[in-house]
Amino acid sequence: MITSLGERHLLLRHHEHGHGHDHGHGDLIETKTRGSRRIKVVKRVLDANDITAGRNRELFACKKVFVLNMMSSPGSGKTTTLEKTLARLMPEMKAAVIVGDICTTNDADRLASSGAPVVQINTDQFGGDCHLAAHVIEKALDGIDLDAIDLLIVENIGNLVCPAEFDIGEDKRVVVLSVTEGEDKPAKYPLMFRVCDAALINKTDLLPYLDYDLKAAEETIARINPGMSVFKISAKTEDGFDAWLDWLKDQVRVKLG
Ligand SMILES: Nc1nc2c(ncn2[C@@H]2O[C@H](COP(=O)(O)OP(=O)(O)OP(=O)(O)O)[C@@H](O)[C@H]2O)c(=O)[nH]1
Ligand SMILES: [Mg+2]
Ligand SMILES: [Zn+2]
Repeated sequence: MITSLGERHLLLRHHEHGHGHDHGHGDLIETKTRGSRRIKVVKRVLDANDITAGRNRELFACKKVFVLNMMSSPGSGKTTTLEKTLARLMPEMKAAVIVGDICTTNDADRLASSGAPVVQINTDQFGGDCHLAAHVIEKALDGIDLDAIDLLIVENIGNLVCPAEFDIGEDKRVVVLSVTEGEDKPAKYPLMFRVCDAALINKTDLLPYLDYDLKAAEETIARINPGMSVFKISAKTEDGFDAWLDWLKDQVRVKLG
């Protein structure tokens, strides 16, 4: 049972975008005639996801809520990082969480102990989508009083690929990368690192037991996204949390104005 401010907890299930996996954004090919030549023009059409994401973003602006989309491969430490983050930010900062998983309410159960309102989304019944799309977030917002919070964190489904393609109306994006995954992950999954504003290199407490090349990971991230803020943390020991929390608080402050 998940306890939450306002007793709000819901399970959302949706069925769009199953495992045919059409992640395209509706590219349209138009043919134009220039004299005797026919030219094919590929136009990116603003698809339904972008429209819904825009509507979410307007709502968040109107309600003055800063929204963070947290993404990573499975098990990098999103929930653990959030548990520790919420424990240190609340109750001064009023926060809520939307957490996405294919199955189970495990993460919601863990996060609810923070006292923050938690909405769990499960995508298992209808194809098990491996990302959160904007319309799912829009539905989940029915379970959150946006007037009562300053910060909304979305823990996306564990997946280093397609969540990066789906705008949900967030203000900033953060990717968690744990040292047990290998330093080559930013190079292998560059889109995720390109679209995110910050990276958390997590589980640094395990570095003494690994051959992880931290410098190589940081250099690759800097090459893919030179503007990215990078924080080395351990969600277990909370090492490095001060700098990460300062970054997060600054983002909220800027949004609240
Ligand atoms: N040693 C160590 N273990 C960690 C750290 N952070 C998380 N873990 C462990 O890693 C495992 C996965 O952590 P979670 O926080 O559940 O990861 P997640 O990214 O939320 O996983 P999914 O939601 O399933 O994608 C758990 O056993 C955690 O206890 C850390 O900083 N150091
Ligand atoms: Mg989790
Ligand atoms: Zn997907």
